[in-house]
Amino acid sequence: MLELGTLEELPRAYREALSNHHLAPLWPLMRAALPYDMPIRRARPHLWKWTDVRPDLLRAGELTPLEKAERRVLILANPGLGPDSIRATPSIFIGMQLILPGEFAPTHKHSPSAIRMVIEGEGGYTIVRGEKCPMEKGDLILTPSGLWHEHGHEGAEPVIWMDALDLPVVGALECAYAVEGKSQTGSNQPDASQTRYLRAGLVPYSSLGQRRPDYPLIRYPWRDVREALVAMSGVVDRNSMVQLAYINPETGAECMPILGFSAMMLRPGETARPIRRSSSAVLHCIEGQGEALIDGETIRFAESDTFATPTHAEIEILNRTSKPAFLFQVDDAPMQRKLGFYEEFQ
Ligand code: 1HN
Repeated sequence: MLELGTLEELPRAYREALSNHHLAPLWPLMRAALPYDMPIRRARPHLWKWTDVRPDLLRAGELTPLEKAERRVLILANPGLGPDSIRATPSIFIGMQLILPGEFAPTHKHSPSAIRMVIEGEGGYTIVRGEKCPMEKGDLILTPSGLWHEHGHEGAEPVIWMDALDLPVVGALECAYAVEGKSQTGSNQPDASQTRYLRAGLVPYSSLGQRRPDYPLIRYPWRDVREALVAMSGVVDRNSMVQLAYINPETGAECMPILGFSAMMLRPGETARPIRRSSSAVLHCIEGQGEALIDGETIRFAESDTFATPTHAEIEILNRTSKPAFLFQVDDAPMQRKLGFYEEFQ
């Protein structure tokens, strides 16, 4: 391995000249920018416990009215990424959002893409591009880049969901911004998961000949996903994972451009060994409990807990109980694939 020159070896006057000219030598930075064999990972495996998140979020509900917040969100800040970090992993923003009965989170759209994963409460809804989506525990709802969306609450108890956004990526490109809008009239029709895209393998006939809409399916009800995982668990051998990807039913591709979404089931007594990959991820436990071993660190998770896994991490997930566990995963594999540097390591 080459022994590279340091900044201190250079004459002070030369360093000052470079600095005045807004120039910098690469060689002292070379190894930090491009280390051999493995990236330098500042993001840490980290667990956010629901028993911490929930009371802190309910307290935010007492302290800050929604008119003062626009969105009442607590950010999951990865401790490895610095005290002011707004990132759960280098690419993934995760927030926990509270909406109280009768509250309304006003219409806007933005360049980052977002999703909601519903954690608790009944009666919440999101209107996305005029489509009114009920929010039930475990439902995935997309708000892709540029689509108008607003949230409301017609129920009686607090509603909490997890937001995942590609904001760290879009922000790093200095392309993140939002636009305020007028309240949408939600359609009276049920959302497309209950009408046009009710079953896998079926799409509206007219879509065969037409230009396909970008985001035909906005809501993926947990009831259907859970049922599909349970059915699949009966035929997948014990050494393989029971995992389903959320896709665009018209294209078969990942349902959003930068972040990818999947759900997995850990059968009783199962140890899942996901392949080591270049993507980072955030996992959220919808049901059950388990243990994740991430680069040798053990994380014990229970229902509604959320944890981060760094890029290139070695991961095992164990379910030592006699009940199945269900996890929802957000990762940045779609972006890495499109940009051509996604890797899996056997
Ligand atoms: C946002 O617009 C929402 O629309 C949630 O509910 C979380 C986090 C950062 C920036 C914008 C929402 C957000 C957000």
